[in-house]
Amino acid sequence: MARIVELRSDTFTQPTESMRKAMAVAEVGDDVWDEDPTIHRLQERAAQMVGMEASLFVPSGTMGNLCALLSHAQPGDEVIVEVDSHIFQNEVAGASAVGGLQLRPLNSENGRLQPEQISRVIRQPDIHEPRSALLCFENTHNRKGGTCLSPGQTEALCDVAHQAGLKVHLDGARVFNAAVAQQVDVRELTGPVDSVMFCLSKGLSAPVGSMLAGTAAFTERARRMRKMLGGGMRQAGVLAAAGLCALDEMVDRLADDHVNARRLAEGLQGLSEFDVDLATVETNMVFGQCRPPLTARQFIERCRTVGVLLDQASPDRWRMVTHRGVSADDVDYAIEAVRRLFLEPATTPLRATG
Ligand code: TLP
Repeated sequence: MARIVELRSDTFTQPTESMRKAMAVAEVGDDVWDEDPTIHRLQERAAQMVGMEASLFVPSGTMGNLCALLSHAQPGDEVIVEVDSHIFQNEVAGASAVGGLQLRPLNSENGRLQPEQISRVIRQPDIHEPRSALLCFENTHNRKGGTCLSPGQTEALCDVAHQAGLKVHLDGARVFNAAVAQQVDVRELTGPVDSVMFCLSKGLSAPVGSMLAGTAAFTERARRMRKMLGGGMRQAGVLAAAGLCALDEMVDRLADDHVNARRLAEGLQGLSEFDVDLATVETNMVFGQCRPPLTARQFIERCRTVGVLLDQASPDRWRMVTHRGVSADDVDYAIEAVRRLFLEPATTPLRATG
């Protein structure tokens, strides 16, 4: 079979051998009744890792974010978000459609909102205006390139929000990538926020699931919201077992994905048909911009003919994501194959394969 390099997303990761074994022997119970021992273990472990009182296992990151928004804010409230955030762009307007919340999108450079921007848009009590209830930010920031917020930047944003009485939710779908890339304990990135959602099913390789963590009272509200949204699961300990492996075994290796992403970005730069956003490559994502007349759709189709699969970010922007299923050798193959499509040799010598 022809070689495939799967760069569409880290959601394509397959469960590891150790996950499959753990799933087969997992002790389970009815989790809507809060009686699944493996889910209890996962929730305790996840909460402890991010330095929160409690956590909740949810079927997806999208549901985790929505449960958080519904637990922090009331219909008619306003939620401040970054304009390219997943919550604003990719969650089917669930916050508005289901929660009756108004989203207030703010622009940012590389996904990093500034504290002054937040203070400027926080509303004073006024009978005409919605209440500013919640600030959300994303770390790593997906559509802005997989960029990281530092502990200091996180703290500064939370200070502004908290001083004005807002809660803060972190969409930390890839917060372990952010921690590994900056070589900090993840608690430095989650400590100042009121709630954090992170995904087990992306670079950490679990087949399904995300965690939503916060105070015990917040988590209880979120549990009701999860039930309302249809996310109460029964013997889901089989999934939690894989999640435990993800947390215990898969965090440190994310550093390999970051090395591979940089190698990929550097290997692809310098072609005349597209630019690679080298400056934003901080974790496991590489974005590029096609030069007209080449469109992202055409670029993706051409790459597919040589087995290199990637995703579209806009009509002229594309995204490649490295993960456990992409080796350094796959990266070298992808670089060579894409360069050959555009008939230009690599400018830097590539690592010998084998
Ligand atoms: N991101 C997916 C797509 O939906 C775009 C991907 O392939 O990157 N927050 C962030 C920052 C995300 O990137 C994602 C998924 C989610 C939330 C939602 O997680 P799921 O897919 O589990 O609902």
